[in-house]
Amino acid sequence: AAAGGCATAQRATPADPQFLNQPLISSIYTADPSAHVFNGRIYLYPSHDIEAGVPEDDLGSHFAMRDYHVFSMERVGTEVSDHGVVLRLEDIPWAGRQLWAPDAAYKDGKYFLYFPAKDKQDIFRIGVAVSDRAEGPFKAEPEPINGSFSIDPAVFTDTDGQSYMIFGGIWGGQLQRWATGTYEQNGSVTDLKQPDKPALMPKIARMNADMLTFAEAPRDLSIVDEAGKPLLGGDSDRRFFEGSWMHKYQGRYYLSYSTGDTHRLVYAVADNPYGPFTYQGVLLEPVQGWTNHHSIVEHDGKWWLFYHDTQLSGKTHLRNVKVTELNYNPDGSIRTIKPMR
Ligand code: FUB
Repeated sequence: AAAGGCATAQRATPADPQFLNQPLISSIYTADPSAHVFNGRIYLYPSHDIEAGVPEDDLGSHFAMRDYHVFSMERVGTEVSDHGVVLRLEDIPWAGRQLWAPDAAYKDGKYFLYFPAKDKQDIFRIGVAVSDRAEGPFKAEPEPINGSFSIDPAVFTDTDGQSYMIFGGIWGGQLQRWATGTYEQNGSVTDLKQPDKPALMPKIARMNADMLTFAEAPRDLSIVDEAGKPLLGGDSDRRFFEGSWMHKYQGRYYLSYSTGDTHRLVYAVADNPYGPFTYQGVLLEPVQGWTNHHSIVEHDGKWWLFYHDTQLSGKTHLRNVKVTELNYNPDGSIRTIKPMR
């Protein structure tokens, strides 16, 4: 009872020992949850996984999603409302295929849905769609964001109101093909293949006040070790792969991301949104399924980690969103979460 309507699902409360092991949504497959608090309510902007019948490969071709739903809940542990389909592939003039991990933002009475999709030349770009309501539906802009490329946009709005887009992903996310500044059609399908050189880093661009355009050319977000040296391409337990998220805690900036082929969520900390970010440790150990992707949000006096696994299907491209509490130590470090598998 999902598409088009406003379906709800009953679930256990956070006090229930089974709570952390239950998918938040089981009416459709959902992944890559970006959570935001708008008007006191938690809104979720996930990918909508489907069985498209595309064989699995290192490019992620089997993630062939075609639309987005929005979900919301009063607080964690209450009913989750499905607000139905809010944007379809066929309604995005420039897009060809693969609607991957989205994010959302709010400014001056408008809500913005940011999403990656391959254009008609099969190059990932990042688009934006606009609505008057957090739950959509959203109307896509006619072109992708000028200067955007690769995948997994995460839009962070600082306490001064300035927003930034963090984005990028290697392998199927194509970031390695932009290493020279222009797209290399026949570039590597994985990474730079330079394990002793600095790894590819996520990108950041300040947003203009219209929230539709970049105010600057995207820059690298440098992630360094405790000695200040950039993480290397061969450091697959720690280097950036995809799925960035930025949040602020006690005045410091936390950049978290997936290590992809080592399946972890890890984080790094800086004193400003441009970094450099110093690597800190593991946020979430590997989950069931290949991908690991998340968001972090504060609500009701607690911090929450939204993530996904493949409990419902056992298939890596048919995922389900979950949530668990995230806790900090007194020194600001995050306590590592071990998911139930
Ligand atoms: O959902 C498709 C892709 O899988 C996302 O863009 C990545 O972050 C990974 O979760």
